[in-house]
Amino acid sequence: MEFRVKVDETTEQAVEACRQASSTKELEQVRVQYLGKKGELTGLLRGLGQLSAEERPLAGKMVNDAKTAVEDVLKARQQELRDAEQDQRLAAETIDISLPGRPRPQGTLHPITMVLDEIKDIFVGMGYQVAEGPEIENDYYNFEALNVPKDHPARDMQDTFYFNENFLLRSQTSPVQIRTMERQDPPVRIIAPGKVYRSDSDVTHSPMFHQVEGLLVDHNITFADLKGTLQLFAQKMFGVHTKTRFRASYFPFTEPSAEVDVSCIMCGGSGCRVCSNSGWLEILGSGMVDPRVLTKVGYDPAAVSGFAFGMGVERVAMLKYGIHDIRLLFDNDVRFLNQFAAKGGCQV
Ligand code: 2NM
Repeated sequence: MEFRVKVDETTEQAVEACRQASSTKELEQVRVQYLGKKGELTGLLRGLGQLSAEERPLAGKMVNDAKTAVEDVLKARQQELRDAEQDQRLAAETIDISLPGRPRPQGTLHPITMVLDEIKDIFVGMGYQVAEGPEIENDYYNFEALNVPKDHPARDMQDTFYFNENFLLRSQTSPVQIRTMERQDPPVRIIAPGKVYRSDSDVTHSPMFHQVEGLLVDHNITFADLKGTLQLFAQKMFGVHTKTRFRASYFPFTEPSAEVDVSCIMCGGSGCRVCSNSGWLEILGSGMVDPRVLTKVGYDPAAVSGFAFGMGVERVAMLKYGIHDIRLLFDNDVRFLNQFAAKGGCQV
């Protein structure tokens, strides 16, 4: 029968085309070609109209069986091709987890931050608390309460940054000590680290720099307590062999006052370029808190006494790291800053 041959031939071609298809995309084209709306097997169904009424049911069943057979082959081939394509994708996307990670550029602490942390750790270890306060101060806390006379050069517009008659950028962190004493009765044992501002700029002076000031007030505090405390600090900061030397000095807020030198951290005291052959480096200012300062915050100088000290963090950092120009610390050039990266940190 002419019609049966046509169906068989088309079916064979369709099955063969399924086998030949090498991708799901190609297989879809095969599906459209044979089973689509205008496909070849679908077209045979339309041809039924030309057959006689007796022939039609059998021929119809023949085409439908053929379609089902082709659909089965197509489905099986589709699964095969999908699996193969999936395997290929997974193989291509494989990550070699044994490869080393890509190193990321890692930030470091600023050398000033590192030195500040070191100083803070030493005093916290001696039982001091860390106190902070505003960088914008008024005349009372920055000068008046500290017994700085009206005609003192520090009060000059030339030295201190003023916003107006009363407000200014603090020129030292001592206002923090005053504010703490106003709030709190003795014993007081604090350090005040932070930024301070003075109108001064050259290789060793920056208009903004960092200070750590310390204050201890209690019963029976003497100059011997001051000496012992700063000697211990010097040894912890610069090494156990560090010596200290106290030279008489003057500050409006302390009496007596002393400049504190430490034996040169470069040569150990024998004399070198860093200490200008003196064997000593000036590191701290200090003294016994003036009774007038204690009275102003409401303490009784007959009952309590105290010592105070202050140091410039940049100066310590410059000596420690051999930095000759203070401005390098604030240029934020990473080539400079990277030299002080703490070693042994976590590297991704
Ligand atoms: C220094 C040197 C000497 C000092 C004094 C005070 C206060 F508030 F208690 F009076 N705070 N800090 C002081 C004393 C600071 O810096 C060179």
